[in-house]
Amino acid sequence: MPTKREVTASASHEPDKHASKRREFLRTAATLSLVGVTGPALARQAGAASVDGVAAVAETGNLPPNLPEWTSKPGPVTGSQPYGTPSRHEKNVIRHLRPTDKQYISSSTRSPLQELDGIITPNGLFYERHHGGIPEIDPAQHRLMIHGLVDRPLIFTMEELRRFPSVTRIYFLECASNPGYTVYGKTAAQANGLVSCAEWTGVPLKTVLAEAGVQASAKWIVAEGADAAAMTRSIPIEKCLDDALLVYSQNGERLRPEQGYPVRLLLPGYEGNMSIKWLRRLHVVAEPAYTREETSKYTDPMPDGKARKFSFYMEAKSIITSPSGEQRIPSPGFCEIRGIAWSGHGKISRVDVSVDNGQTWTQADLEEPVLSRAITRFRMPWNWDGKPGIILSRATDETGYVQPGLDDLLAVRGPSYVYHNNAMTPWAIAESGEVTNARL
Ligand SMILES: Nc1nc2c(c(=O)[nH]1)N[C@H]1C(S)=C(S)[C@@H](COP(=O)(O)O)O[C@H]1N2
Ligand SMILES: [Mo]
Repeated sequence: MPTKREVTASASHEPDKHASKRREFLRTAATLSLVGVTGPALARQAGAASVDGVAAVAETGNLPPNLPEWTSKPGPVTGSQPYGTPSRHEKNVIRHLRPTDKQYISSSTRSPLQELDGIITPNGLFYERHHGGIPEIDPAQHRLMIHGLVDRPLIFTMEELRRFPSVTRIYFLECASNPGYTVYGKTAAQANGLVSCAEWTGVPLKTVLAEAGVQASAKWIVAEGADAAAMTRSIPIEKCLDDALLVYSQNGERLRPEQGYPVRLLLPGYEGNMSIKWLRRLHVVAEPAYTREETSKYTDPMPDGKARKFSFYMEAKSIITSPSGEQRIPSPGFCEIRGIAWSGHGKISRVDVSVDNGQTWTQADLEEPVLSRAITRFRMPWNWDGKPGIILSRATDETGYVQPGLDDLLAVRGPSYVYHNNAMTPWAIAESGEVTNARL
């Protein structure tokens, strides 16, 4: 009896005129390899393959021992899609627009965390947050100016900016209102999808600042966007001279318009709001500007009536993405728990997972690479006993900070809190295997 490998090797040397004979041979081999696969199991596979309401019956014909139809004729010619898009079978893997968000010019969309693998968010699925719509910027007419407490005020074209030596770094970006404190979010995307992670390319801000010559009295830089919101935030000079980037590319290609084309600020680990998109102006100053977005918005009112002034760094957080809301564990038995963790303060040092609503915890495996201020993947093998329960994950970062539960967070911050909710996300598992947000 030939092994599968031998079949493949001999078939590849056969001339085309023997194709039908070869098919027959493969059919026999395929039938043999199916020993042990039961009828119902096959039927289930056929059903699972059904997409777009295309009859499962037709697709059954594509299953072993038959040759699938896509093998019997060539597909569209190479180059028929100059800019590639995902398979039509993945058309539901899209950014989520909350029904409550609607398509206002000030709105957001969420990254489908539960559908993604690895640590890089594809550009088309990176979360969005715009306060004044997405400007249509002609890069030839865009300028970045630096002025204020500098020796040489400068205005750069995009071409000039790209002449500086560049760096490429992987960092997450998270909105300060991810997820907010409203009880909403059936899926991981809906609950916590205002976070994404990308490989960013650009010029270190400190390089450009050295060109302008920052004066000793400079303590802050006020960054302003070219969008209709003219989003403006004050950034401490220490951060500007540390790892701040003027980014023009994301995941190898130029920024998408919604991510700040042609140039944005990227402040690793800081709340997303401060990474000004469509960046047009950097005003070097001695005092923060106290703009709307750093006073009435993005500040945290505390129970004593005072508000925390600036938050800057996003604290450690994690979320289980599989199994997660609106997914279903097919049957009791092996079920790997997978998820993502990140911290604005550096590397994730550990993630613990509980399958009994926080009574006991098991340390999960962290998947390489574990990068500073980037999304880190964790996984934990688990045997689901088929009983209802609640699963959750808890991140610890390299500073020793441990992700809190929502009750602990609210006990400190009080009920009028809006931003910087890094609480754990509990998923409830029903006896049927259905997973739902335990807080809903
Ligand atoms: N110019 C400008 N920059 C901006 C914003 C904006 O509306 N305008 N939104 C901010 C907010 S609140 C966040 S969370 C991030 C979102 O970046 P993204 O849309 O690339 O995910 O951009 C920030 N930078
Ligand atoms: Mo944000």
